[in-house]
Amino acid sequence: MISGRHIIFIVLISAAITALILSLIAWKRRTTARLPSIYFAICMVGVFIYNFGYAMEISKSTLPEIMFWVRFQHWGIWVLAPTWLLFSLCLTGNEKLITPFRIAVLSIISIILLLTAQTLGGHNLYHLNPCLNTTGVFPTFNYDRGLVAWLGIVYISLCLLISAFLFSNMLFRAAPAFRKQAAIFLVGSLVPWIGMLLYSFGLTPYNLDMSPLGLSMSGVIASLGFLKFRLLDIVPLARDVVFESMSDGVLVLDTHNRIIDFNLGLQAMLPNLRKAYVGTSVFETLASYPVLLRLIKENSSEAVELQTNLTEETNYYLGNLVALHDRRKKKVGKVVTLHEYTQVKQLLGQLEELAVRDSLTGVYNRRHFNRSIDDEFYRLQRYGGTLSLIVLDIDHFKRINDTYGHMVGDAALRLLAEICSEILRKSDTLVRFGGDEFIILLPQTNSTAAVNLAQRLRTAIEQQRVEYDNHSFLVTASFGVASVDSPGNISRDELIRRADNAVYEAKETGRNRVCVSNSLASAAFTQE
Ligand code: GH3
Ligand code: MG
Repeated sequence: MISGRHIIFIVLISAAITALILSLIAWKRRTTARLPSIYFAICMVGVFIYNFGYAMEISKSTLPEIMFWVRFQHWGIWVLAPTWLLFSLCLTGNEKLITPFRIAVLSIISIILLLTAQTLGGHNLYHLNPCLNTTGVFPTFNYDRGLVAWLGIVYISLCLLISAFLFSNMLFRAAPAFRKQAAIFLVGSLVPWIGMLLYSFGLTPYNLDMSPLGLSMSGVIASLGFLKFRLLDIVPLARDVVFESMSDGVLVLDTHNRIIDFNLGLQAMLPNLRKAYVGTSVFETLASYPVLLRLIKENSSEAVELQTNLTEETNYYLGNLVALHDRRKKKVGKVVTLHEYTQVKQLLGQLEELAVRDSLTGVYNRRHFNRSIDDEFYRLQRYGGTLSLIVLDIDHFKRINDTYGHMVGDAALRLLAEICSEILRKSDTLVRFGGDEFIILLPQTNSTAAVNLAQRLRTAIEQQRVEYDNHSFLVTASFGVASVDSPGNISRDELIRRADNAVYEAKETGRNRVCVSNSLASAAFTQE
């Protein structure tokens, strides 16, 4: 006939086997969440020992046999308490609180309690006055709790309550997706603690210790969160997904600058990078990216600009380097990130271009002219040669505006800019200086060539009709030419002033003509 004793035995053995299975599963899964899996696996071995030892204790009837299995149980009890706490710390994101010193303190307390419990049957330091209670349906173990036993209960309670506190904290603070799991672990921490309290205060039937059963239940409950909900898989999975799907390129190196890992983003940026390069020195593998290598070599915290020309278009990246440290602040490697900013670079280029252009005619503006003439003066001083300037001013432009309107005047300005642009060489710079005045900067051009060019421009302008809004008319312009020879003994303002004076002279002497300035006198060249 199956007695209550048999049932309790079977339940305890089942709980022991369950704990063992959970331990094995957690151990197998330690690749995804290493530390919590290991702590959980060890904790479940402790629960297995506790349950199995207790089942054996229940099945025995003599005091020496029972004392043997009580001593056996303590090998489990003092392993499971600290490992459950370590497991909770990992799971609640408090891994950094686990230091070697704290592990040592927990281990020493556990070892002392374990050794004290092993004195049962000898000095009985933990279990005072051990005896058999034969008043129930089957003999049970009875003892008085001395200071050490109460300290043991405080220690286990602390481990379980700190875990419960951590999980309740997580319950309120974690993202909603994690709350269900936090609630499960919270219950998992409280069930064995309640069981232990009931037993410690003699409130259980048959004076049965409910803690091992409670712990197995906790194991199952925790496994729900641990295995079924795959809580521990989420973080590494999420990190993998982010790592692989982010558009920024990431390269992980060890302290010897060997490639440890890189993401798809980086592979798209540097297509000659292959998975086979993992483990090789970055200096051999990525030799074609000297800027990147310099960043890695110099350990610079400043961003660098990297350029690749893999397609027809140039791609630009901003490279950053961050040192990797472990928990003890020891350097273990570095992470290089590449952020593409080709589009930004292109937009910046467009903005820069817009900033130096005249909005009406599209030719360069005064800002660009100032920069260019300074550069040309520098070149002139360094390499010699002749620099010439042509200033041109439309004749009677006010009259055009007054007769046809401002819009037509604008069209005339645009047409003049077009005519000049077509005739000029690439090395010449056409600038709208303001109003109806243009300046042309002619590097390495002597006065005679500049005058000839001005004549060509003058002729082209006077021959081209402005046609706009049913209006059709001819315009002319007056030209002033000034040149400066190596070694550039006049200032840039003086050169402009001389060209201006020459235009003034052209206006004075009848307009639609080219006048040239020299340091001593100006000679006029007209169309005749
Ligand atoms: P001159 O032959 O002596 O040069 O006579 P002018 O009438 O051309 O005199 P000036 O060069 O001093 O006149 C420039 C005029 O150009 C004055 C101004 O109203 C006009 N102007 C300046 N900027 C613009 C513009 O952007 N669009 C138009 N339509 N007119 C402009
Ligand atoms: Mg004018």
